[in-house]
Amino acid sequence: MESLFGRLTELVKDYNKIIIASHKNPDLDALGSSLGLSSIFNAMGKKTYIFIDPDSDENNNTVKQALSLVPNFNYVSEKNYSKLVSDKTLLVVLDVHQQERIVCPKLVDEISDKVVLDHHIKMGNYIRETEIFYIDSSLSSVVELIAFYSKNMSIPISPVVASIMLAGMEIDTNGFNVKITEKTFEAAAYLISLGADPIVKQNLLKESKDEFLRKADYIKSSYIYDKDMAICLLYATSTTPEELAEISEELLNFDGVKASFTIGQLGKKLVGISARSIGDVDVCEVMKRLGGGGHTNTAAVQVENTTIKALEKALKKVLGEIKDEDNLA
Ligand SMILES: [Mn+2]
Repeated sequence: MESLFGRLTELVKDYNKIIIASHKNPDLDALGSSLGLSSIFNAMGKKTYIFIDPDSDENNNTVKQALSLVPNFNYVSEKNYSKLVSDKTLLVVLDVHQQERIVCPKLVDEISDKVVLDHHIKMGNYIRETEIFYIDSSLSSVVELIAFYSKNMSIPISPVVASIMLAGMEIDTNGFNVKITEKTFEAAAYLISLGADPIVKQNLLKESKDEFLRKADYIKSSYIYDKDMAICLLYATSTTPEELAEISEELLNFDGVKASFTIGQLGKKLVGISARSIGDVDVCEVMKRLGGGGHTNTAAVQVENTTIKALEKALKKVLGEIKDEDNLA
């Protein structure tokens, strides 16, 4: 990690503009790490822009609320970024490493010099020809990495950005329950030392009563499969990968549930599963067999031209196969 920081610091010296971009449907890890890195680069005297449209209706309420706390950063979007693109511009991609998942995929074609920093399991179609490509899937979040960069450089981050970063870390670890290491807490402690405010963080993580009730309805309709797995089918017209993940995470909180799977319609003919596990069940293996991937305890798949019912059936078949193999082993 320390050698990455040295290389990154050396690299940015060659550029006069930096654009930071993250994934579509940004969350607080995407936004928090972007704000943190932008703060560090600004302190180094680099003109830094975060690619996000603060007025977009697509931002979820949490992201909208977080953005309202930090109006003084340079934000760019589809409308006005092109004037920033030159051969002296560096693109830094955070919390994602596949071109099609970036907020604006054509940035990757238009800006030749790129850095990718991510903590997801590396997928086949990753961004090629980068100056730095760094993925560490043992990190809880990209916020964790950026917190250590700030610490390593002795460049402090403002309390409000530290609060947003801490909230991002909390979301990515499902309340400091999954993907945590000693390092995660060290990074969290560092953010608190910078003035991260638990009240600001808690307010960001609050949800509306309507959202809560919607989720509760789904959870009510979930069922237990094979003693310790929870399956939830979302028969709403459309949902998002984030919502599926949220419900799976919620289901893990129930007594006796070792793994959870939430299935829902993501597009006209696209169905997705979000899988979570407390550790005993390798949900990455389950999702891999359906064509997806992820980590041991957080994984997902998206399947075209199928239905919720058909994917539910396929999931149970894979769970059965894995169980049989385990019994033979
Ligand atoms: Mn993340």
